Amino acid sequence: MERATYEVRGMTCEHCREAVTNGLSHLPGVRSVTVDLDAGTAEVGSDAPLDPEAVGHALDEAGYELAGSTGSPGAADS
Ligand SMILES: [Cu+2]
Repeated sequence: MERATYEVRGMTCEHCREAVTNGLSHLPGVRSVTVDLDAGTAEVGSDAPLDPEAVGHALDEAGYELAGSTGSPGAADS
C-alpha cells in the first residue's frame, strides 16, 4: 500500500476532519484517510500513488487547500 501525507490548509475542527476524510475517501484506490487536525495533515493510504492534482481537486471541492505533500512520489519501491 502506498502512503502519503498531505498538508491541508484551513482545517480547524471535527467538521473539517470529516469533510476532508470524506472528500479524500472518494478518490479511486484510497483505502484509508487519517486526519491530524493539530498538524494540519491528512495521511492517505491507497492502492497506487495518487495524482496530486486529483488530491488537490478533492480538497478544493471540500473547501480546503492542498498546501504540500510528503511521501514517496514516484519512488520505485516495488
Ligand atoms: Cu471545521
